Amino acid sequence: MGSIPSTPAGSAASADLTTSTESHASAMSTPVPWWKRAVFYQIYPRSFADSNGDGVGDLAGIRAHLEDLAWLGVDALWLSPFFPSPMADFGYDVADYCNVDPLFGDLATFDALVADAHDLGMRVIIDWVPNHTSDQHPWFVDAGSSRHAEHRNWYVWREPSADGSPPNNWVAAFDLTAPAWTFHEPSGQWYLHLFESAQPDLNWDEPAVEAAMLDTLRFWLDRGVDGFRADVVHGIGKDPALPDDPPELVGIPHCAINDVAVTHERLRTIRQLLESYPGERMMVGEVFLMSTQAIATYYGTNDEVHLAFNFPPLFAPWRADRWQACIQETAAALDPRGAWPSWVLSNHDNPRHRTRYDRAAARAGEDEATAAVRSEARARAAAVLLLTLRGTPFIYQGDELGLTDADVPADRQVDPGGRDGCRAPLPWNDGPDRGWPTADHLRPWLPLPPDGDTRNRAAQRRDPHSILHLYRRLLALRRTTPALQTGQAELLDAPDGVLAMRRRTEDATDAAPCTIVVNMTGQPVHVHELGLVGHVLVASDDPEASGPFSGVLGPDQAVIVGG
Ligand code: TEU
Repeated sequence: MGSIPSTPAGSAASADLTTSTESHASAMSTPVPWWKRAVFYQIYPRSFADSNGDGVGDLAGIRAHLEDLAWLGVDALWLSPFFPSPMADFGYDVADYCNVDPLFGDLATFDALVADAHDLGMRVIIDWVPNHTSDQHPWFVDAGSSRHAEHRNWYVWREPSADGSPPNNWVAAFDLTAPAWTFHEPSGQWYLHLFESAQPDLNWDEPAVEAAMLDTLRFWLDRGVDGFRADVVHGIGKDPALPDDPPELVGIPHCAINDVAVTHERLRTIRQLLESYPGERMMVGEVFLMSTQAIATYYGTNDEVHLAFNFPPLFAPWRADRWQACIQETAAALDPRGAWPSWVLSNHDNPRHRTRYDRAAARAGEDEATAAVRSEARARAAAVLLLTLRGTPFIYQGDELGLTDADVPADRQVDPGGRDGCRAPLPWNDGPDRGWPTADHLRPWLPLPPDGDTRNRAAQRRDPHSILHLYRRLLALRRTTPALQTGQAELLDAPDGVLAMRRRTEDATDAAPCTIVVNMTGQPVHVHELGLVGHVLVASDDPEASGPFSGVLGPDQAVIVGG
């Protein structure tokens, strides 16, 4: 694997097929930006690897495992927040945008991590939290000191309603019975927070806020990061009238509703800043809206975010008809804009996809033995799906080990949003502590995930049949197959319960089109009608599978067929 090239990546690579209508000639002459071909890997630093035995992962721990990630074959890393923070929301409450919390290390370690990742050919993007700060951020501390403080207008303050109630009916995330407002006794006004009260929303209508936040981007761009994952980025514009949410939406947190035109203007400014730097710096926006159509608008006309997370597929069940609909809706929403899709099945905010699919099976009354077999098969088939969809995939740390959520007893729950299970520490080895040795009085900040004997990195690294090796094979195939990286995608008619998709480039000489068939049922299915005559390139259940495709899929099996 080579180091990050100084010239834009992809200039010698396959055709840029960002839209289905692009002409062959223009496609050939347009270099493909790296983030369209890349596979991202999300690192949640608290739970990735602990270098100093305090029970919390850190930057040195990440740095020590970069070669493991290069071995896996991912192209880019997204680091969740590591900035100084009181940790009311485990780092999504930032007290200083331009430093590293001592719990995680220091700036020198961060610089070394980025340099090492680049040497190994991996890009690094970091989380940027522009919607809100910590209530301990010096800006908010000053803002709360008086109605006339320099930073007062950097946050959203309102007078109480006539009856003393909050200024509007917006609901905060996490506790849907709680208003998105906290009354600040000393100054007699309410302040807005779409999340915890310890996370006051910034007022982006104040020009000084925008200027200061753009400076935080410059700080990290100057240090060489390749881009940002922008947290709740659709929140940086609010209707200044702060109107009530409509009655039919009451009970939905306002962060999942807020969708205001001025945000697009701000994103265009941010895009221009990114483009003023060399090296194709990018931004993937967390636009936590439940409609792909609405999310698509945040790409603008290729002048806002480069990528936006698309959440409806994350919440889609393991059903072929629902996945077909997600794929069609994504193409319908994004293609006309020339926007490039992204795909994510799991992250630090939601039960892991394996856990979600397992829970659905339990609800459907599947018996335990069947469920256990299906669970592993589905996790493997989901890997094939994620890494062959048209767009940029995001793997969440631990998905490559087939992890399920940890069972977190009540006395160890720490997250205000109830999201501890998916944030459990990553099991590294066979030892009793799974690579999380701590001093006697300490223990990892969360319990480890279940089935650690088999679902740990060392055990799976030794076993060519493991899901870890499946991920590695898929990543290697993707990297050498232009059809999978940048090609068109066409859904094929397939038997009920089967998702079938053909990927090919528009280059007539493309020697490697692929067809992906995913059986999302617990029964074997014949797919002879697809007429697939090529060889098996990867099968989700068998590292040795090769030779002509038989035309039969096992239960929850996914196969990539050449041709
Ligand atoms: O998430 C935004 C968000 O809307 C989700 O947290 C969602 O409300 C929640 O998962 C429902 O369970 C981002 C971060 O990813 C998350 O970790 C932070 O807590 C949040 O922003 C606030 O910064």
